[in-house]
Amino acid sequence: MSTSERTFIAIKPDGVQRGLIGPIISRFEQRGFKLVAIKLVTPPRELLEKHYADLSDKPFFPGLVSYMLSGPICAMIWEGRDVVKTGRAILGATNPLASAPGTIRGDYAIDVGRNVCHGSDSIESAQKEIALWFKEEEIVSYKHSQFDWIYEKP
Ligand code: IDP
Ligand code: MG
Repeated sequence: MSTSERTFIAIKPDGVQRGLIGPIISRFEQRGFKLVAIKLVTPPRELLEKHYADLSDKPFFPGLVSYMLSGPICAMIWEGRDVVKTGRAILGATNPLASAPGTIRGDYAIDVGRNVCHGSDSIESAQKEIALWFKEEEIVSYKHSQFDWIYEKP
């Protein structure tokens, strides 16, 4: 478990349109994670089909891709200790009706097909998703900062 673990978090079109960029970013910031990349994007269909390739056989796949194409997405990379697993806990269960209150989906959603946010489900998928959504030069490093980061060093 390294302090430089990274995860891919995205605010889906419904989350962006509902004004939830700020509240979602706040939860990750306040928990202590470090934002290392962020952009608003309207990705091509092919990127979304790759992103959700594991679900291509599911009956909801076409609807999922159209939903993800319905507006800008806020794509982010967050870094910190155990951020993949903890990020999923901050998001809540896939079906918002099963998400605990206090989680993002548990506080802001009721439909599985409009569940506001995405988070990588493993370190391996995080690496794949980060490479799919970001170029290396879009990711910042805090290492050369004049000041130490306030959290523990790796
Ligand atoms: P996750 O987003 O929690 O990782 P996945 O099983 O990877 O959940 O599914 C990806 C996305 O597909 C979900 O976040 C949700 O938007 C959508 N999805 C999953 N299951 C259903 C369903 O049964 N109906 C409609 N959309 C679904
Ligand atoms: Mg998933």
